[in-house]
Amino acid sequence: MKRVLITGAGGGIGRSLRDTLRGVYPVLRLSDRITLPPAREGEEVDRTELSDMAAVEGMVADVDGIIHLGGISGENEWPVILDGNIIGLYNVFEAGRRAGVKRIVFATSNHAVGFYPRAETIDHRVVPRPDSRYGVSKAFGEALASLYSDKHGIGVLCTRIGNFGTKPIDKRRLSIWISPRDYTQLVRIGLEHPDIRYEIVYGVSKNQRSWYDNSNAERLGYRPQDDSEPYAGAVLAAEAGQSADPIAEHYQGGTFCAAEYTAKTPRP
Ligand code: 15L
Repeated sequence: MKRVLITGAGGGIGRSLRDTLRGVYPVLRLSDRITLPPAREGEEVDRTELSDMAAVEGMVADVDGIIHLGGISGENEWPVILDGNIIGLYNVFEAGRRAGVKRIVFATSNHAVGFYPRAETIDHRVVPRPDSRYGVSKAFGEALASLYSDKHGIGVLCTRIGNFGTKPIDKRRLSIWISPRDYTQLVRIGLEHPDIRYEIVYGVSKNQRSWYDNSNAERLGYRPQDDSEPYAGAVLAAEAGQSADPIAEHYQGGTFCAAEYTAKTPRP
């Protein structure tokens, strides 16, 4: 990997990877729809709207690998999701194919499978159970990635990210948290592992309370360093006595599941 592009480089994960991947590859190209801080040595800065194919073609020119974080990072109205996460995502993969990009690390989400109950441990083989329009867009992204891998030979690592941050922020996140250094490790596996064609892994640290069997990531060499458990006492104490929505509590996707919920009987 000589030139690696990060889309959505202005977001929380993008800003973190900009630092942790600095110097790892000869050139990091950083792109977002918003203005980014100026390029430092070994960096290129770009401003692109992902729904604009001509602009996306310019963004991916001469790139070997892409870390695709761009798009909408939470639930929203359908036209917004459509623009950022369906049309925008298609543009990145299609422009990448035309430009001869070898690898794509795709930031998919736990919300592609958010309607699995918390009582169940799920692995990378489960069928999608999206919990929102946002989750549907991530399942779409995983499917499009599979197509571009099978049909065009692009190596893709789909990282179903739980919740990225320096520490877990609530009880649900104790089960899905990923630290910056663990996500950096996973991204590097996605770009550098020689055998990746199409893989789904969970973007989570080695949390004792995990809802995931992440053996596919381990098979690829992922050795997470962090665990949410040391934060559990403080997180649980802060939430003590708070009433929780039963739908949000039952399913892994939490409030994404409970929002706009109208089913009379919960599906197990
Ligand atoms: C996500 O996919 C979102 O991008 C992030 O903002 C959080 O909501 C996270 O999931 C989560 O489930 O905590």
